[in-house]
Amino acid sequence: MTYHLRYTAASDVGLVRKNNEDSAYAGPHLVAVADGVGGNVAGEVASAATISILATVDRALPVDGMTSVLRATFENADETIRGLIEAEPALSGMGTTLTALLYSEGTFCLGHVGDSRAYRLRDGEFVQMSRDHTFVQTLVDEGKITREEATVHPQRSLIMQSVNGCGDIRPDLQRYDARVGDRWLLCSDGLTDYVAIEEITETVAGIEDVDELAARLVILANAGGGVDNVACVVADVVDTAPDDQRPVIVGAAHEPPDELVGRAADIFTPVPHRVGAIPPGPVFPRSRSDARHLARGKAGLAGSPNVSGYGRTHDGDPSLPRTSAPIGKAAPALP
Ligand SMILES: [Mn+2]
Repeated sequence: MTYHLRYTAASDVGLVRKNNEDSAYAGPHLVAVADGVGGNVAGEVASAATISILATVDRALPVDGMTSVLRATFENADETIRGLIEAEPALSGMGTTLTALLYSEGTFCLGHVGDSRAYRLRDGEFVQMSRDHTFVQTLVDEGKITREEATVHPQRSLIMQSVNGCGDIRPDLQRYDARVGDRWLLCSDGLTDYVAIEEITETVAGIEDVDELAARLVILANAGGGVDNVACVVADVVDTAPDDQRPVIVGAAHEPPDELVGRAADIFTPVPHRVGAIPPGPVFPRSRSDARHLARGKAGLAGSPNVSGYGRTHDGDPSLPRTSAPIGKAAPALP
């Protein structure tokens, strides 16, 4: 029996920031999320460049070679970031998280650096499959703070590893079997920091259609404040190949910034793809403040032909740093 992936991706700039620095990709053999950081357009360049590199391995690979191919691709992305920074000093300091899942012949290979996340729903159990490369995760592992304390720690957003041109990238790499009915969610912290894990779990388990699910998760992130960019990728293991096998590309990789400088402009070779869609539908605000956020979010989403969200402007503080927002109510449990 040959299995296939039914996949989609959705991303939004959120309600506060001016630029979408998240990028995501979903295709027949690869899904990936990247959350870029860096001043000006650098975060967008970092995540978009990284996703462009990853897209080159969206193909049926021999299972034995998957891990080494994914490792080499992380290294390739890291080298590319270094080359871009060398060519254009304005990009220095840029980097990106990267969580990527390769699929081939009934086998997944998960590669991960940073604090974006991979979850798997199997037999009703929703489990975090990636481990955050964050300072607070280290403290939790050492028993110095509790998981609850980590969610309010002043340095909770400090990332211990990213794709940033350091030349010493060491991604976590792990292989998993695929079963029909498995559902994977890859997402940036714009989802997990602002939506309680219970609500994410319920949503992932409760919505069958992948496009509807990804769209709903983006809406929930905005309903939770929309303080950060958000990107979500959903991949289901199915036994019938989907009709549309074009990749889905969203966020900065779908619509890179106009102000790209130097060599950075060369990395974006447009490939035929489709974009995820946010369907209209009832959303239930949990409070008056949520309702207010939601009203703004829905207006923005309705006016957008796709959910990449890049280029929309908001009247909030666009310079809000990654560390400024309160973390969501519940800490996701590690396996
Ligand atoms: Mn983020």
